[in-house]
Amino acid sequence: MHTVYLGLGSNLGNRKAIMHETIGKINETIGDIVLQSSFFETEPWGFDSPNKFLNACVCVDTQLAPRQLLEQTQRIEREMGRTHKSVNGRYEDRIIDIDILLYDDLHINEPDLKVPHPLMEEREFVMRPLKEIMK
Ligand code: PH2
Ligand code: MG
Ligand code: MG
Repeated sequence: MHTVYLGLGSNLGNRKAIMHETIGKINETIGDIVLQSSFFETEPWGFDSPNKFLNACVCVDTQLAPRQLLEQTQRIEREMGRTHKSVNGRYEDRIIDIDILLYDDLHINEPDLKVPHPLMEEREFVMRPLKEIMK
């Protein structure tokens, strides 16, 4: 069994319902949710938008290998209606974003899969909920 921390963010639609539904799908298809942070309302970081985010982190026990985990998080994003990723590195409003923050104490550095998430420590919207569940 592996311990993973995921960061969730939504700034479009019924954000609270979307976050709850996403957490349900994570629980069904990735593994048991061990801990779940509060939802934090945050200003968009790194781009301009009138749409504030809800951000949260969850800790999940999973049997999935890192790449299977990435594929499943992307599948859930699509199922929730996310149509496209950021264009030429520019951030955009999104229904849901699921980022892999930590996977056991593994370090992965592949073009599309970097663990720990390279920007997490700079991002208050990640670290606040993460600290709540990591202690
Ligand atoms: N995600 C980003 C870029 N900026 N800002 C906030 N507040 N919350 C996010 O989840 C977020 C962001 C890239 O994924
Ligand atoms: Mg992200
Ligand atoms: Mg992402």
